[in-house]
Amino acid sequence: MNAADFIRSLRAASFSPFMGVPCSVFSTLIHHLAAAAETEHYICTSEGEAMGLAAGFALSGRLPVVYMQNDGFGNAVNPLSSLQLLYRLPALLLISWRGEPGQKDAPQHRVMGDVLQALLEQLHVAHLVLEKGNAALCQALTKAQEHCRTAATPFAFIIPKNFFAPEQKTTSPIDEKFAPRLAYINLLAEMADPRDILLGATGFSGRELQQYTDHRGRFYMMGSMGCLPALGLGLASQHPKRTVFVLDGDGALLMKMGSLATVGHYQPKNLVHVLFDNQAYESTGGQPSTAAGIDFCAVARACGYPAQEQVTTTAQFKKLLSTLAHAAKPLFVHVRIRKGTPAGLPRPEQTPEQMRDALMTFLD
Ligand SMILES: Cc1ncc(C[n+]2csc(CCOP(=O)(O)OP(=O)(O)O)c2C)c(N)n1
Repeated sequence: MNAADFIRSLRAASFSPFMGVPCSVFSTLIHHLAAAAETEHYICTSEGEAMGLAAGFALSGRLPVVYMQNDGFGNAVNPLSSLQLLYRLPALLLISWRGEPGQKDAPQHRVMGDVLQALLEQLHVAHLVLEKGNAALCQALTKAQEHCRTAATPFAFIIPKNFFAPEQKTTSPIDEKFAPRLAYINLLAEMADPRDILLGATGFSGRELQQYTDHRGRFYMMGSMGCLPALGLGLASQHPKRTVFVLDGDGALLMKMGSLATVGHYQPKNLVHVLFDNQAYESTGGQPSTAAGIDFCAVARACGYPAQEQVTTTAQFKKLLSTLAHAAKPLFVHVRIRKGTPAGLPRPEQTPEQMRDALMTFLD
């Protein structure tokens, strides 16, 4: 299905504005939303936040559209149940179907892929699996309009992988000023103590850490977007003699920025929080995040991190790592990186259970 036609059809059926958190299934859709000046479009930091935003539009008589990955549907359930369904506020939900039974996909999508339809049924959210083609879309939109008008609650389209026709990618210019993430990850894997713990987030930091380094204390948290600083805090509290490095992404940190307050409050003296900031959701297609302009070091400082460092070159990072033993902690390191990951970056061969066992054996 052509993404531009899809948007036109939704708008013609009075569904707008658009808001959500990216999923690669929606990369051409989001590209068109961002490019079309006449389309109102909001990139949100979490799917729950997008539901709140949608409620504001619905209260103003609009029929908002919220797109999300089915992984993010978990984040949306709270406002869905206690805002949209409680106050009867309509919306059109576009939920990608990662982990669809019978289709090959990354392991983190398995559970949600299996239960998505049952969950929607349990919540009494009317839904359908959207088929390709204008006729199917037209019928689906008529159903959704009717439902929003009569029941005044959200209607969900489940969107399978490859629903939108791929398009020639317009590559945004690489910001040559900054080094790529992998240069920093390699330096860290080389210079970290062999006893240290290196944690990679969902997105490319985890994948690069897992695929391109062989530090024995590495762990790739492949789903649970935004939960890595909390996971790191738990590990840091149990392993005070090891330094725990949390390798975060800007999209992931924005999703649960409250974790800065939690880490700042509990003051783990062995935690280093490294933010790889490319100002984008790179692993879902490079959509811009809302990180541009945020002074993350100032936020970390305000949340109680006693030390923060701004890094824009690998030389600065190397120097920082060589003096790390003397740095106050928890330490926040804001690393501005360029977009880009090695072509053909594979998915890990290890299962999540094998990754867990490897870390637990290392920590034993
Ligand atoms: C709750 C949730 N919403 C959305 C996604 C889809 N998703 C996976 S990775 C990613 C982008 C992460 O961005 P960032 O943290 O900046 O890392 P980068 O991709 O740039 O490496 C998104 C949106 C997800 N996995 N979970």
